[in-house]
Amino acid sequence: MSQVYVGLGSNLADPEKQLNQAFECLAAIPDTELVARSSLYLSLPMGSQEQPNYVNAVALIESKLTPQQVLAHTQQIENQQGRIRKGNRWGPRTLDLDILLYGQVVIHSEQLTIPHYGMKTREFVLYPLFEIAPNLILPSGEKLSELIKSCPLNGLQKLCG
Ligand code: A4P
Ligand code: MG
Repeated sequence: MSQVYVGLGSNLADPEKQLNQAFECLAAIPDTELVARSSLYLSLPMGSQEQPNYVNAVALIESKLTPQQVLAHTQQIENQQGRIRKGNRWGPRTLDLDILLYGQVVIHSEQLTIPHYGMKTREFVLYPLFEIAPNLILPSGEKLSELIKSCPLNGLQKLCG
């Protein structure tokens, strides 16, 4: 079983509902268990400011699947939840699932970059991740607890409930 951290984000069509539904779908992936889920966080949009605020969270799943198989499932979940790709980078979306970490594995292929290329500097990734994995060490040897010290909150707020 590999420990896989998945970043969730949404800023369209009831983002809180989208994330709660996505947690259920992650739990239903074959040969995979949902082990932990962070709180939901409200974040300011990275990219165009002409879009709604985001709701973000992080999940920990344990899976027997390969990284490529996990990606196929997360993309299927995005599509089921009405994800439309219009080609505008960092535009609004009903659901985005990013594979942040797959154990200590490092991948640089056309299809997959793991650890996720943006995770080390994004408050909406690091803070939810820290909530469920405070002692995490990245494949690079960097401690999450150190990375978070140089990452401003940028208005990130934990949502209640
Ligand atoms: N891909 C490569 N590595 C990975 C990985 N580790 N996990 C490839 C998932 N996918 C990975 O993804 C494009 C391609 O990336 C996939 O086909 C896959 O093979 P996509 O989901 O279609 O495109 P995208 O998400 O729009 O692009 P990108 O550059 O990955 O955007 P990000 O980094 O996901 O950022 N603001 C706030 N506040 N909160 C957010 O969550 N998210 C984004 C999108 C912008 N602004 C945001 C947020
Ligand atoms: Mg993405």
